[in-house]
Amino acid sequence: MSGREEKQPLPGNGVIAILGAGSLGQLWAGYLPADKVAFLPRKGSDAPDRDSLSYRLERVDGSALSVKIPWLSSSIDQPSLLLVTTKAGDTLRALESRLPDIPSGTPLVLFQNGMGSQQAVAERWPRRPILAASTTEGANRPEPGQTVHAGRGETWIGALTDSARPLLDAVVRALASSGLTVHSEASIYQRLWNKLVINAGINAFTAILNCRNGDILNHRFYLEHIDGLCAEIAAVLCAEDCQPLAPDTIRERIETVARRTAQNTSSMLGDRQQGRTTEIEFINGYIARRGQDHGIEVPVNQMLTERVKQLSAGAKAGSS
Ligand code: KPL
Repeated sequence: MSGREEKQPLPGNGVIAILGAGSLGQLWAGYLPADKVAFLPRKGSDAPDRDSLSYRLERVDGSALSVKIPWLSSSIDQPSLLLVTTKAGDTLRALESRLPDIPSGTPLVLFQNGMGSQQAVAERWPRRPILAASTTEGANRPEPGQTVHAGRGETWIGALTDSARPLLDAVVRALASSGLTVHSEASIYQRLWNKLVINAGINAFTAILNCRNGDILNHRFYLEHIDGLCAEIAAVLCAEDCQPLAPDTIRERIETVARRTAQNTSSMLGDRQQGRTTEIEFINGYIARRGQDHGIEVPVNQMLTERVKQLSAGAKAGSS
């Protein structure tokens, strides 16, 4: 496609629909213009029995607001944009059941952590306009009905399929109407890899050690494995079509973020604590699979993946 291809406006009725009413979905819904946003219910068991979802959103500056977001009924016209904020492991299944109701021209923005689920969606629907987001906005839900915007970040959006490219600017403008910081990104896979590297060095350690991000840094288990992990990631990056990084640079990046977010409970530890399936298969599990495809040994990524899966399986067995 030439760089001079015409930019297109968003289709539809101006409504931004959100599939996935977890903390990230609720964060975006709370910041987007109230009359232009709605949640799209998942089909099946968790379909809502009310016509709206209400919660309290605590902003980074300490102010709080009451948010009430309607659930979109399938009879409503075409939304202009669909934000997909489901967990990585649920995304393909959630879209399989919902996309038949969504017109083929509606752009989808995928907000999943890690990597692998974005490619799976783009490969499954190559003709739809599909984009991916990489965000450093921090949000959590300490209890039902309360969503906390824990840290202000930035969001980068890039096209995954050809038909999404002319829509990129319009998608960025629509999301920037939230007041959150949004940029367009020409190399979205590189951006996703940069974040994956950080998550690969923090999330599994916090889940295994049951500690906050900053506390991993002096832990023996972390110190025993971090250099091996960084060497594996560096080797996989070299084999992938992305910017190579030295193992020391990778460790420095991981530790800078671990120090900056020292008091955070990582998303993976949060999942573990709440008994949810973790995204390990899309973080260290994804790096392990890419390594194996390239014939690179990845024992530390495999060990971290297995350990987190065992913890989750143990917790499920214990609670049944
Ligand atoms: O993105 C994160 C996560 O928890 O998933 C980090 C960077 C580790 C911050 O908590």
